[in-house]
Amino acid sequence: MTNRRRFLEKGLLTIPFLSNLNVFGQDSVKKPIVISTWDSGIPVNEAAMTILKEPKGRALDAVEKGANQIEDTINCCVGLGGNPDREGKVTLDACIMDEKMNCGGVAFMENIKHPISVARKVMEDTPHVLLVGEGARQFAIEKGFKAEKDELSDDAKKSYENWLKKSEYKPVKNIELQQNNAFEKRKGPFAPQFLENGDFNHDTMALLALDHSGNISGACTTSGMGFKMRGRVGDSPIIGAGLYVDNEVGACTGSGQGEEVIRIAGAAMVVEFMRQGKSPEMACKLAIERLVKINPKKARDFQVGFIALNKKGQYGSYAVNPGFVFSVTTAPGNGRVIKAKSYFN
Ligand code: SD4
Repeated sequence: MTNRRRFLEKGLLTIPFLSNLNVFGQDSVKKPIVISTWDSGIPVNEAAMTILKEPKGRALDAVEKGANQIEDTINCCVGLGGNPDREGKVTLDACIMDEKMNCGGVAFMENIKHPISVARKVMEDTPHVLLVGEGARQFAIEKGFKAEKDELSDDAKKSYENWLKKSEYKPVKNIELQQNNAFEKRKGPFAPQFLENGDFNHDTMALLALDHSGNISGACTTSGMGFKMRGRVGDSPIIGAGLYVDNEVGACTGSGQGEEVIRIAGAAMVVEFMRQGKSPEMACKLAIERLVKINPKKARDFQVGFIALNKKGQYGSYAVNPGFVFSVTTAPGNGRVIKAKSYFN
């Protein structure tokens, strides 16, 4: 037998073996899976997994439960414990989207602990998609949510007092967090990320889940950029900007400077790139490149990170600047944190 023939026969035998092993990662659908922004996504994913691990567990319930987990965390960067606006008030934004293109959101809402669950009620119990401010709060109370006291968490108070010294609106991008080695300085494995001077680093928890039935849903919840103007709303409650789900293709969400994300309809753009056949990471990268192209100089000074998940359970992420991380969980207890690649190094 010639060497060439032997090589060909060996090659033919090897190909099915390789594809069974799913070496190219394209063949089988990996589900269930949940991915979320930041390393604080690990306990969030774990909460979502309590639903996803059940054969009939629904992705929509999973993302709501995950978001509730962090909204419940006192002194965290998300929810009522989060950072206030310039007037010292915490205002919350959130949205949710299911596998049937149903969606709901709340923005500029005060005193309600679980904005993601109010967003779900907007989706399920009203003809609308987005309720804001006092209207959102009233709706929440009508639906049985409790109005919480108007007070800052200890960390937020510290952060606000520190901010008042200069009163400058200067969002801190998370690359500075790494420079301060704050990852190492955090109190516990899942403690929120604070800069040395007491400032919060990020404010948003966004997650995407694919359930056993192959359905995708997403949720995004935030107290928004710290020290924003009163009434300011970012990308996080805006369907198509902060979150988008198309069950035929996949889903995207993210974290970072909301104004920049709204400008390019970020999450919807990433999903459209996946529809064109791009991998989740490549789709995120192309959207980030679009965002940087608008103003390359300015882009060095802000952070945006997208995460995306497709119907096959493949996931990916890309950010403008280094420092963005995301969490991936496919079974209870196996969550891991992955560093996103970035446009600038
Ligand atoms: C906003 N996208 O309000 C949010 C903020 C954020 O980590 O993601 N911070 O613009």
